[in-house]
Amino acid sequence: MSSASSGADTAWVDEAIKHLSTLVDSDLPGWSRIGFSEQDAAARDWIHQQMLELGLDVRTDPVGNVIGRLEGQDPNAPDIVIGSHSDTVPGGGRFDGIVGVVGALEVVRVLQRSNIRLRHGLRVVDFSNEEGNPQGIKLVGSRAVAGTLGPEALAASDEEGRTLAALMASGGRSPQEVGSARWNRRDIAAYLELHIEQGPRLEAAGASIGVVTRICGISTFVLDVHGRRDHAGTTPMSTRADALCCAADAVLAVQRIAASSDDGVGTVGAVTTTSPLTNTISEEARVTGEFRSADETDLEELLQTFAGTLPALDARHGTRTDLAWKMDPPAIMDEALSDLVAEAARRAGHDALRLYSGATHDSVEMSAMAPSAMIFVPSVGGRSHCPEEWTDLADIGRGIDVLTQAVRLRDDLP
Ligand code: HGY
Ligand code: MN
Ligand code: MN
Repeated sequence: MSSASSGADTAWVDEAIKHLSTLVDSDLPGWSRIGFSEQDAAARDWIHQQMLELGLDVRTDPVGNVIGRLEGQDPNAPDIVIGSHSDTVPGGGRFDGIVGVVGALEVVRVLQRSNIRLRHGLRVVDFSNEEGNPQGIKLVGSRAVAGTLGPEALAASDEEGRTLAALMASGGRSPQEVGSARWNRRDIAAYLELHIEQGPRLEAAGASIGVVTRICGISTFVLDVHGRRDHAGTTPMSTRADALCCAADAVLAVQRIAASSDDGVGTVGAVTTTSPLTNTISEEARVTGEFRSADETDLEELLQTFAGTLPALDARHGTRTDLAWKMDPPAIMDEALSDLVAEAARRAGHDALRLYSGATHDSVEMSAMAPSAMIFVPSVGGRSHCPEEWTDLADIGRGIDVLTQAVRLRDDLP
């Protein structure tokens, strides 16, 4: 590895994060830039422009991934890929994903300021709609790149029957051309993602840098409860089949089952009913939620334990329940690449803490394409997916320096 590279220009990074935090939906709380919204398009256009100004070869693909490429010295070498996502959850923060996209742009700026020309090509990517959508599909852009955004995902619909394809088209994207967004895995040497931890462990350990060992698996479920519509004033409590009461018990069962597991977590996103009236007993209710665990067996057990509680709930409420779920297993980060990241951190003066990620990331899909590794920087108070989300600029700068060094160490390998 030749000449030393300068450190991150955190003033520019700060300005970039601040600019992106203005491209949000002001009708929503926090910093909301929802996938395929006009704010999302504006942010991606700005990132596209930043890449052009850095002299990258830039394209925005049919699903909204913004991909900039810096030619390497060896045209036959596969590319090193760095990046993350710039969309947010509704009511989210200013750093989730954004630190990885802005950080990747700054890596290019550091290399150029230091007159370092890599042997490998370097791809910088802002993945489209990592956070998911009302249709329940997460990691849209990286799934398209990995070739796992199939027709069933594009046909997934929300409560109003709107498909993901229709949502994408409304945001100016071309879902019918999803096939052309796929990358060839032969072209990728490695993927490195800088991201905020979104949890409390780095801060609790007093660590500046985390290296992710694995990313939790997620079982996403939909529970449909069928009861009986009756008059709220005349039907005795003992003869009701109240779908909403059964759903309420199911919500508490998710919490109880997850809380009694080792590291698993369980969350209900919403309970909806077809008759939100107080004078009519609910005949239908739908509970949407998820379990997560870094251990695949544990994840399976969480879901099966929940399914096992349903017959007793039906007996208690006189209801009938249907449970559907999709399990995405944990993604294991590449050990050799993770060791290289830890070495990059050590050279920058940090003892990297090895930890699993409770949040999912585009690295899940990229780890199926190429050896992948993640660098975490601390979240203040462990908060994320909320307006209070915060990561100190100095920590972001340290993360970018480690990402830069990791790219350079990886570039020294074939
Ligand atoms: O759901 C997640 O963990 C990620 O923040 N999209
Ligand atoms: Mn994220
Ligand atoms: Mn997120």
